[in-house]
Amino acid sequence: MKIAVLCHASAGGSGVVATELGLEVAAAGHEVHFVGAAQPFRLSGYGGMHGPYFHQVGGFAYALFDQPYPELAAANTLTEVILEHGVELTHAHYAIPHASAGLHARSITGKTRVMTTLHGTDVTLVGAEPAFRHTTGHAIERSDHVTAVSQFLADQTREVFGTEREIEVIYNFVDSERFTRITDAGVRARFAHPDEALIVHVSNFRPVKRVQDVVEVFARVSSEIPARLLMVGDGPERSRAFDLARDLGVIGRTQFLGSFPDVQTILGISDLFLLPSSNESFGLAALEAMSCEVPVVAARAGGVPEVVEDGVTGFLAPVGDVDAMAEAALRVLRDRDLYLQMGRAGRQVALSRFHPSLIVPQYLGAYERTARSG
Ligand code: GMT
Repeated sequence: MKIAVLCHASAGGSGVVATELGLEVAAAGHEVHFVGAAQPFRLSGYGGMHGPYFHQVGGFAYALFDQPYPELAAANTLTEVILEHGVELTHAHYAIPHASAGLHARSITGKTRVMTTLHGTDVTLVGAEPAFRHTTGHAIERSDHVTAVSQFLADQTREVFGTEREIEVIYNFVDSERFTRITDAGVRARFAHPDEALIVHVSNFRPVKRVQDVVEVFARVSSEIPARLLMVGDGPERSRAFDLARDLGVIGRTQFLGSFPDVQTILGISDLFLLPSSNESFGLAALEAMSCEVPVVAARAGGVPEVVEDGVTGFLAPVGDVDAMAEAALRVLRDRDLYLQMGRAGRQVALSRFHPSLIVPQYLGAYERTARSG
């Protein structure tokens, strides 16, 4: 099959899933063409004679236009790719702008089917905004097939957009060979003393991630036991989190690593992952932590309970309840048996429910059905 993939290139979960899926699909012998404003960050180093290929979306700035038109530009490049390479299926990650661009290219070319994967932000945050409500709803309704990364997101989409359409749930996956425990004490020693608990948070520091809660929880934990916090990623709330760490007197034990590409190494040496988001359709970073045998303390938000099992692979607390999260974190970090048991359970869940060998065939099946549905 010849497949075009539209996704965001930046270091967000949807771009990660789109890229890793595209690589798996290419490895299975299909021809994969990524189309985007920039090369997805986990795609670098891949690609050769047999792909996957990357096609950069063109841009055009003109004084009359007060905004760029990413959807039109993406539709244009996609149209070229469809016509030149005979693409049968477009996989759009995000309803807007990508599914919209896919539908546009479909109507220009009269070719290709459009399968859309919803990741969350497109539905729960941006897409539900009045400014995009109709275009997002239309993209979902008119796609040839729609998938969502959790049951929560599928239900939420039907509710927000009042649609009855079928939305297949295909969970995200994690490469359990790359995301695995690192036992080399030398690697860990670069970030923490042997007697310190190493707590980690990974996100794009948007308001929905509640990164200040991470700092609040850490301040409570580190007032009880020796601990260190690694903040991985970057975004609009970074400086507020930094200021709070300084105000709470934990800045000396907190390291802001910025957009650190080697996430698997950090997770592989960590003891606890914090995810206090107010909304999270899935929580890919939590799954990556679980694959590395790291217990997760998270807010009970969105699709997180479909990934993190309360009391088994970590603990869940109400959104904003930093006292409960700190208590849960201390419970895990003070009890070595519980810590090891939860870590092993997390790894087991990653292997038995979210391994690429289970999830990629679901996507391939959906591709085949969607391509044939024309
Ligand atoms: O969480 C983000 O801000 C990034 C965002 C994205 O679109 O890349 O993540 C969304 O998609 C991920 C992959 O499916 C999910 O694991 C995240 O839970 C989801 N984020 C939200 O729902 C806020």
